[in-house]
Amino acid sequence: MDRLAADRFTDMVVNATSSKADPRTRQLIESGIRHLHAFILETGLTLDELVSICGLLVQAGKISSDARNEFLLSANILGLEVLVDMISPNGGPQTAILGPMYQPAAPRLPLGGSIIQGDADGQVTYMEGYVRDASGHPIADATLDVWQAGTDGLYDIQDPAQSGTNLRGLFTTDANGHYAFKCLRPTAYPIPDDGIGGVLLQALHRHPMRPAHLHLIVGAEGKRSIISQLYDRDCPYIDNDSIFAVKDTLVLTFEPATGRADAELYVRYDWTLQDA
Ligand code: MBD
Ligand code: FE
Repeated sequence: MDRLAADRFTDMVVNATSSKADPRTRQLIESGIRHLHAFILETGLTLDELVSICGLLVQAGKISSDARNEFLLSANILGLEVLVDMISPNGGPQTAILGPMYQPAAPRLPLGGSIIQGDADGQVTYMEGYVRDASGHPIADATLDVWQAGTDGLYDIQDPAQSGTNLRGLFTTDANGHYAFKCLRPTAYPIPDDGIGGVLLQALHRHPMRPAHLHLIVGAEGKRSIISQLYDRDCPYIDNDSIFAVKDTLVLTFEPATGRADAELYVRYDWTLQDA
């Protein structure tokens, strides 16, 4: 292979971009072209392999829907979203990745309300804490958008047996910045492996399990929102997340809820929101 000719070819493709293109779009696509061309040179990619990669993308498209984003799932399996969180100016000790299971349609619930709809066969957990600003002052009317998978290992959007917004809820802090809600003790679950996510995991001989987690987005007027996940210290997968997303600062101990009739377990966690 003529390496110089290949490099000149890459430059030619990149230079075909018009200067009228939006600068950030141009930067993203041109850098993507350079890295993909370098990937082909480094691996000596064959035509069969290129066609088969494109075929995988077709399959990912076919299995995707409003409720299922197989591309984001695959990005997670490859560590892409964790890296984006790592370098994000909005990232910090309390942030984690969004993942493909968020839906902006959680029902508004009163403080202390439960995100569990119907009978749950899990352990009801009472979670509470405070939302504060960087100087430690409580933030009233902060919102917490919460979602989690059922004990069957499925989110509502994956599971026709669950009601449309099961295990999702939107809460607002009181004047003291206090929030509280009931949820299930999260359980470890396999990420969907019937699409190209599964093909990737199998090809790499990797397991699909995510450690038990609860998702939240915490936000307030004039503050930077925190996208986060909280984890259960006792989960056997806590050090072996299929998508590499666990942070020490987000690992909690679920304790017995002494003196509460409405919950078996108790957990407390406070949030600090930076100015936007
Ligand atoms: C999940 O439930 C999840 O939280 C992430 C980040 C990726 C795949 C499935
Ligand atoms: Fe999740």
